[in-house]
Amino acid sequence: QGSIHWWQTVAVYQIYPRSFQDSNGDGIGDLQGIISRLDYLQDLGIGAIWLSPVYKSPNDDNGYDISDYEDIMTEFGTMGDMEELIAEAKKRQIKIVMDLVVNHTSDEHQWFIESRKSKDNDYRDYYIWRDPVDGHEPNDLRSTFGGSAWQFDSVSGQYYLHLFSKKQPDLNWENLKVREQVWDMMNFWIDKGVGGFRMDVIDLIGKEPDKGITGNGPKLHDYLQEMNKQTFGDKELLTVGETWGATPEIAKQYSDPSRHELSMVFQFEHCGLDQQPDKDKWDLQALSVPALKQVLSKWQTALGDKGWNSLFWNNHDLPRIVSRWGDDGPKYHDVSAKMFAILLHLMKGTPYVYQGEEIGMTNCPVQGIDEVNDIESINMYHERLDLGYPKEQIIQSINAKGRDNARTPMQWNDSPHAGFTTGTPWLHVNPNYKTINVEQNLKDPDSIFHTYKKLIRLRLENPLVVWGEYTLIEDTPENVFAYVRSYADEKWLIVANFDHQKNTLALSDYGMQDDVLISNYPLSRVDLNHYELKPYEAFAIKLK
Ligand code: TEU
Ligand code: CA
Repeated sequence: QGSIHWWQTVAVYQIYPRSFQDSNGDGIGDLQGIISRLDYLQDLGIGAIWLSPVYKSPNDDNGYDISDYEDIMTEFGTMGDMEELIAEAKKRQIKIVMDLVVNHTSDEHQWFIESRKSKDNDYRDYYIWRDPVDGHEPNDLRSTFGGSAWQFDSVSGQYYLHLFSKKQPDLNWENLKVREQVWDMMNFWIDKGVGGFRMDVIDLIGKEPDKGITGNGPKLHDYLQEMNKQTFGDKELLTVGETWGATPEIAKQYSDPSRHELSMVFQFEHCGLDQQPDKDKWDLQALSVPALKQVLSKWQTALGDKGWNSLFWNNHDLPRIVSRWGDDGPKYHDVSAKMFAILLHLMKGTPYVYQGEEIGMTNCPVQGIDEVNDIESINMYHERLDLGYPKEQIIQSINAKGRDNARTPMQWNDSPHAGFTTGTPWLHVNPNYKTINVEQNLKDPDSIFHTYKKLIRLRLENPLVVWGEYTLIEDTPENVFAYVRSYADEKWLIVANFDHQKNTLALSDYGMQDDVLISNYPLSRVDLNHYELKPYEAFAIKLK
């Protein structure tokens, strides 16, 4: 193993502050609310919190459109609250990882307000402005949130680039002044004592829009090596890049320690397995478990000692995994939620737990677009309606993959609004909070929460989980995902039946085993020569 970093042994918990805990009854989560829940997170055993953006923002994209990087969003509280959160978390050995959103700012950021004033303004080339071509957009680059990536600005008669919403103009990273402003801002937060950064769509900062290049541009790694040197390089911070298009080769460029860039990246190859090839996330297809086995196993081995994996099923952009690939009905909700936890948390890499995942929170279907908050879903709805898609099909796509599924308020207890707020929640609470909530999980020693808590502890107590070699077991039924982790003279077998049917396991090499480390059904001995796995059954065994 290479040198040991703290971020290789901990689980990270992602908080979407707007939906975590409201403390002042305005229906919007806030920093004081998070502070009030730190004991819960310490009990879960996590070592860091990735905080989705808390900076000043008009909330066109719920905080991913920043108007002041060095001040706190009014609804979330004050800089004093932020300093208190960092200090209170530190007392509980929990680091705060900030969300670094520097591919773009809000159009209400002072830099853009100046930039759009005139072509010769000092801030003009902080952003990407282009003349019309034949009276139209400079090229056919598209925004992730629908439509052209170019917005016409009548003041100067030019277009500006926005790969996301019109209110999220892309920064011009070729401009050294932009980079220096980012370094200054990052050092402002490092001086505040943050534990690292999650870097929003960081693969886009090397874009070359005139050539239609967005991700993985030629200067991307130069910028990241400059960032490393100018800010966190000589400190023990967790830095994780969000890199949608990364392959293992590209991931090694970001996370090979000798390149002095980042600790790790979020890659999303597994997240694309239930969308039709060459289509959008909205164009659904069933998950192939064999494909999932192949993709996750590839990533477990491909980085070798030239990088480090992040492990996740969920985040604030993804549907809830128990609804997406498990079974969120009453029969298999708990066992399938636990299966995902056992399968993922005993792999090699840093695991990320998204708020509510640890209690099996589910998707929250809507009937109509009026119930939807997320700009991405709303823009897609209107775009596809205009293209003639049936409304029912569009709503079905939103219910399967829409980002609001991950953003309904955290379900703390069975009191009104699930204990999230005493006011009116900014987004509907999932009606199943009556049975799916933290209080109920804490009381039940066999709950999903206690499965996560035990897995996090297994990682902290066993070097095998952090460093062990990964080997996929090929000889299993297609929907059974089994792998071995080996370290020194220790071997663990992890098995997950990704199916609502029973499946038979026949691993004659291992025979009778009775050292069960964790399971989602009662289990003490397993004859691996012939074992009938129950629906969604998962376990980990220390092999003799
Ligand atoms: O997401 C990057 C991104 O492209 C996602 O929006 C994704 O493509 C889409 O949601 C489909 O799943 C990051 C943030 O995580 C997201 O919340 C922001 O909306 C986006 O960047 C812009 O900052
Ligand atoms: Ca509030």
